[in-house]
Amino acid sequence: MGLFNLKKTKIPRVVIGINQVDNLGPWDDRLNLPAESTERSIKKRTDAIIELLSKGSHSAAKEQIEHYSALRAYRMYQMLAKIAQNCKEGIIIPDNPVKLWDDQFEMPDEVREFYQEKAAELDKKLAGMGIDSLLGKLMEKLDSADQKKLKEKWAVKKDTPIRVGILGKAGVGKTTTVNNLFNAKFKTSRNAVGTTEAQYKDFELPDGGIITIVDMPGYGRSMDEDEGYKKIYLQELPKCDIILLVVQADTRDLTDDQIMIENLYEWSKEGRI
Ligand SMILES: Nc1nc2c(ncn2[C@@H]2O[C@H](COP(=O)(O)OP(=O)(O)O)[C@@H](O)[C@H]2O)c(=O)[nH]1
Ligand SMILES: [Mg+2]
Repeated sequence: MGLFNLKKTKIPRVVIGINQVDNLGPWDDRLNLPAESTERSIKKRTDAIIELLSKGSHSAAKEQIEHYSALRAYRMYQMLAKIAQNCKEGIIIPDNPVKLWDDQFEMPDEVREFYQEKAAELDKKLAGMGIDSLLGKLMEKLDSADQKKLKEKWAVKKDTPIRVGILGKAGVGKTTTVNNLFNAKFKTSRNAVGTTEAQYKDFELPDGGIITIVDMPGYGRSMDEDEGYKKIYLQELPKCDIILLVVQADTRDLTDDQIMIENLYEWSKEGRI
């Protein structure tokens, strides 16, 4: 032990997404990839952001930060994998197709076919990480009484929608992220009980399942407002299976996001979320 031996621990259940990397330079619409110069800018900028958000002892760990573009559906698979790695109980990757491009941007047929094949491969990979596969492996090791118990418990859990808490400043792309990450269609919306600012939004997944997104009020407009929102965050975040914090790649000021991450770190240490 000693000062030089301190290993950075993750903030449990938290994934930080650096969105809008497509704004860092020219984009190849046909291939849905950054131009070479943009690729370099993305690397430089995301490295700097990761450094900033993971420095100091009350911050995030590098392994829980990932970059992507929600609008372009670029690197959604990497984001899903991060979520799978950071979920609290088991792995809750929904059984739905991985999205590798967004149809609003034209793409030649042969490129689309290539991506379709790639998506099918990734679907298989993710299915192997899914809870059903893991449960199957676990079942093999249990006797029949325990198998029955586990099956009953799991049936209840499976019918409970996955709850994703989403945090970030206004306009960073929270809604776009949810749509393209989970390939999800907005269904209904209702306010969280006892709050006026957190909204539950149910999205329907391609396989018919439901995912509940808890859209938190966006921080960073004023200190008074943020103080008031803390109560809402502390009320809603403990009930979420995963907390997704979205930041914007092409912004200079990440102070509010740093403060939010520091809060998340402290709240998790205190067992409050
Ligand atoms: N260029 C770019 N724009 C994006 C991206 N994600 C979202 N946007 C745009 O940013 C605006 C705000 O997005 P929205 O999802 O409503 O943000 P929210 O307020 O955080 O929910 C919309 O015009 C989106 O189309 C992205 O990855 N790249
Ligand atoms: Mg929104």
